[in-house]
Amino acid sequence: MNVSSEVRHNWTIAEVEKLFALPFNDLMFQAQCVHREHFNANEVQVSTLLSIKTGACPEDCKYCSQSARYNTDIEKERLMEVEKVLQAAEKAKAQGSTRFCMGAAWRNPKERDMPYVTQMVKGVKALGMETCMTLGMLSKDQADELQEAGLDYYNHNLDTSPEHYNQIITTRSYQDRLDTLDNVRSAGMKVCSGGIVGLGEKATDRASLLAQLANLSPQPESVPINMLVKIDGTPLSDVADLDEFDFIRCIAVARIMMPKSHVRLSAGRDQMNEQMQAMCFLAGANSIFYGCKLLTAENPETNQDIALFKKLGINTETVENLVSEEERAAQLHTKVTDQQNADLFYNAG
Ligand code: SAM
Ligand code: DTB
Ligand code: SF4
Repeated sequence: MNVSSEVRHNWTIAEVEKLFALPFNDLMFQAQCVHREHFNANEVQVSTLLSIKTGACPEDCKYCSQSARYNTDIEKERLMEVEKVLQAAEKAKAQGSTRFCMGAAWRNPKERDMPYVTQMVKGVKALGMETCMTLGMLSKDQADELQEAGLDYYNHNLDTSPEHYNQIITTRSYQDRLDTLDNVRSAGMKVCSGGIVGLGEKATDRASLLAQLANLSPQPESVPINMLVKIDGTPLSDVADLDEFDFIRCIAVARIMMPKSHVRLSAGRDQMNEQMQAMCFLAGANSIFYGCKLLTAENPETNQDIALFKKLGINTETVENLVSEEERAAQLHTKVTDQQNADLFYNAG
């Protein structure tokens, strides 16, 4: 099976399953070829996450530590003060992060929250970082307001396939998620949307999730692939582990289907060894969350990531080298390793 790296929006589940069924080495080779057509294969974008409002969420997402319905071991916190958020962003910038992603345990932001979150966006932008938020569902007006404040990306995941969805969340529909993505896109922001695997879904659900994401037009600029972090007290705390090769296959298939998107090796890295993460980069992952905490769960320490990047000869994208698709394509064949960038990053930890 020869894959093409054109951007397609008409994937069928059967076609995606054929990609998953390729011999592992063939799949990895195809993914690496597609990756190198569109990206510098030794460059990874790094974002830092901050939970700006933690816990007590009314939704029932069965994987989540922050749902008020489950008895989990997290400290609930009200919406953080703007100044504290900006201090955390400054720290993330000093550590080499180019994007600051602020997450809130909300079903959706309330009108009274909007002045605070828009101030956060403005403040982080003023530091010269890219901004991302994940606040739950957004109305058209809220999406417009965030865009006007300067928000670059909005993260809202489809989470799983439409077929498996009702097993995981009952308090909002798949269509609600698609509507939010539509509002984000119409407002002119970049879309960050992906999902979680290892929820006890079937292989066909993983194919179906990736078909949903790739068939969005335009495709999301950023596609987080999260490995379930099992949280004590949630209904999914003791679901069977997903085979690691199946996870790597998801990254490779996502890379092939969404050739121009950043595919993010997202939650679950703390449970992965260096070799596993290296395989994910080889499969085409080119973005990570950087910093020792995700929202509530652990992430590798920054010095561990720095050491891994050094071993693999990976550089991080700087804001200056975040360029348009066209510029990136033109640069690909001429670009030399950005040693200054590497030094900055390696020395920052
Ligand atoms: N409350 C907002 C929402 O759900 O839209 C934003 C924050 S929510 C925590 C963002 C995403 O994180 C979820 O959609 C899910 O994909 C991911 N996530 C949450 N808990 C996770 C876990 N235990 N393991 C892996 N991914 C998780
Ligand atoms: C995404 O896809 N993964 C991030 C981010 N978007 C907001 C969140 C991961 C959360 C992992 C579990 C936790 O920290 O509670
Ligand atoms: Fe709430 Fe988001 Fe967690 Fe769902 S994933 S329970 S909406 S914080």
